[in-house]
Amino acid sequence: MARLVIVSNRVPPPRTRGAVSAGGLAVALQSFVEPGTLWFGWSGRVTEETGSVPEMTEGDGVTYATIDLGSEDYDRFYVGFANSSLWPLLHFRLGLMRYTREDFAGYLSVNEAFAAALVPLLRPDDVIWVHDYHLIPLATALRARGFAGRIGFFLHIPFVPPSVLEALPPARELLHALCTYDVVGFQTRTHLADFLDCAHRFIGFAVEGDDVVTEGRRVRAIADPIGIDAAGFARIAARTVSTAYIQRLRESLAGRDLAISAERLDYSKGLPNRFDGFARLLKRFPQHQRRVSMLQIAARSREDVAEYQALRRELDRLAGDINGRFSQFDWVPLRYMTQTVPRTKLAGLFRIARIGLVTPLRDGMNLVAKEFVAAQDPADPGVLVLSRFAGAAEELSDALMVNPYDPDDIAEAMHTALEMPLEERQARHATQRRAVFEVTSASYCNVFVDALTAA
Ligand code: GDG
Repeated sequence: MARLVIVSNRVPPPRTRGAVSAGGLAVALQSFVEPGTLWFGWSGRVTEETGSVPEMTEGDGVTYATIDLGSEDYDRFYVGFANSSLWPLLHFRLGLMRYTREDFAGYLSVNEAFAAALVPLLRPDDVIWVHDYHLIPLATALRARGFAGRIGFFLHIPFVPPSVLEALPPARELLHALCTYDVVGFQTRTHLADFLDCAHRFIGFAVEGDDVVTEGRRVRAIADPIGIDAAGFARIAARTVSTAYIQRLRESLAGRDLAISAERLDYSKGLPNRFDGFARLLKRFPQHQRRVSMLQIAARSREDVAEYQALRRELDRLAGDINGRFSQFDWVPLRYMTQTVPRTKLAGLFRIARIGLVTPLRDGMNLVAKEFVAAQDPADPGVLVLSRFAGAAEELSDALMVNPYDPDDIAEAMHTALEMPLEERQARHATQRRAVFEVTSASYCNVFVDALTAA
């Protein structure tokens, strides 16, 4: 068997595997990596210069190799091109996109540095699986250094149609870079179709079925939705409800229903619209005042990017506004916290919630939606309110679907969820549960690695 090499921007440090992590990619892959795997990426540390010799650590038979980023590279590659150009662009937020040629040059040079540090660790028959938008040019850089084995790429976030992608000055260069891989994976058929459209339209490559045909080469494009360890998460959730932590929450709710949301504090997740939706629920359906409490967990993220600081201020203001308007002396409608919650506790919180509110403006997949479904008690399940613009909407069509740009739609769905009879909750949950147990983190990884091995 060839060795699998995983490359991602962030690498979970071995000691904390399985512990607190508020990032989708790490959560999904952690349950898959087998002994013998090499996992390469950024250490998470910012130093004077970008490292050239990886620091090696071992954990459970997996070798982790990481390099530090120099502070200028961190600014241009991570804060700049990856998170201020690509992230907003690929979430359809052209108004938030900032681009400079210097940032793009920094992005390319960090990808070169990754390749230079990785190549000495490689064996000729390794199979390399590269993750996410930070590392699109990595295959080109590895090929230039002579690596001839298979390389695949998976994009965790959405892909956009040609009319959006063309706003990015180096769009063609990135499409060429994507077409250097042997396999390119997307979360949904929609993202895949948009990629094929862009490859054809902007760089003139032929598309045959789901393959892009370039000069004498074929790039397999696949839709491979990411999943979770559903059985594991369900077990943790069931166990956690009897802990003192959940008991404390129950006491504080005093019989009221709980609506829950948890994610990284990110503008793609649609938090202001959701807060507005909750306020409209309380205003338009006042029978729910004092009957429901909302818990928003928003783990702080990318605090060096200006838009994230602005979002945090906006949410502080909105949360204060809602609580000022609706609180009564014995009830506060919105509980808003920006600390991360350990994963086991999160699972228990999901299980006792009556509503899971997952309303991103755009999302590659959204694992929280799947975790919420897995965590429910099938005999008395909560209701998932889900954005049509999350990749998960393709699989979870029995959720209460909303357009997150319309806060009244969110309010009405919350009202429907709070009034929904038990039988309907059970029926909707049963089909969603089947979907979540069928496409798991393991099946996601197997589909990708099989496609890559067959390429
Ligand atoms: C990207 C794409 C795609 C959240 N808050 C806490 C916490 N979390 C965990 C969740 C979940 C993970 O973080 C977040 O995953 P998502 O999928 O929802 O979102 P992104 O981080 O944006 O991930 C996304 C994903 O990649 C995978 O391909 O689905 O579309 O944007 O597991 O539970 N975990 C803990 N405390 C928190 O406070 N422990």
